[in-house]
Amino acid sequence: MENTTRTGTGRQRPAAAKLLGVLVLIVGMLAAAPTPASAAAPCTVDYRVMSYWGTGFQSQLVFSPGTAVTSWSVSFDVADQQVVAFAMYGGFTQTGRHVTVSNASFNGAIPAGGSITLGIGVHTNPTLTNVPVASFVYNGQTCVYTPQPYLIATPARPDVPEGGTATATVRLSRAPAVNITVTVGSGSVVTASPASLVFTPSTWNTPQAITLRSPVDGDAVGQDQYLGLNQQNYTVPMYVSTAVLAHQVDNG
Ligand SMILES: [Ca+2]
Repeated sequence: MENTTRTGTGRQRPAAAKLLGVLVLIVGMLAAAPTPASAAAPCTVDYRVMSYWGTGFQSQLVFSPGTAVTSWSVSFDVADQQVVAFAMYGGFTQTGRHVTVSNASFNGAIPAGGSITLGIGVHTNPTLTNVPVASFVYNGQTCVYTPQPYLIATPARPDVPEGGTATATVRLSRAPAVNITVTVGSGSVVTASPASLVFTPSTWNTPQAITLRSPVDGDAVGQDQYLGLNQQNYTVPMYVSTAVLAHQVDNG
């Protein structure tokens, strides 16, 4: 009887049996694995933006492979259209969003529990939407890492009519533990107000408006104005800065 019922489900049974076999094998391997005390420590990464100037930023990448190594490379994906300009104390390759940073000739060796600090320079993308790196991979292993929270400006590149106004909004990428005060830059081509915004643990996700105003000037060309948005108070972690790059639409 069993043979006749195999027609419909039989094809799945060998697969299921094979899967079960693999699971048994995996469980067997797990059982044979070293105890946690002697297991390899996971790789860890601390990655944070240290300086930001609108069209680019420099990050600090602290990488620990967990175990002693004589060479290393760590991979991650930058935001869409971001371009890595340099890696201080390391080499790098970039294909699309995918970036691999590897050791220089003089810093391949890292002892167990040791780490190395690199500087990464990145050109921002046209929208200035600089979502932090989501994960880092070393040796096929996803490293222990928590992305930095960040400020979000929308739109990042607004047009402001000369003699007129436009609006942009600002919010946080995730809830803070305490109030976050954000300073809003201002300039001669385009002014912004208010000069600061406060986001609370309950209002962090509500966009707050800033009014952009472009005074009439004597020339006949439209200028760009960089308006930096920076967290003012100190918290751990800090929210990554962003900017509004306002474009004055000249009135001729
Ligand atoms: Ca002008």
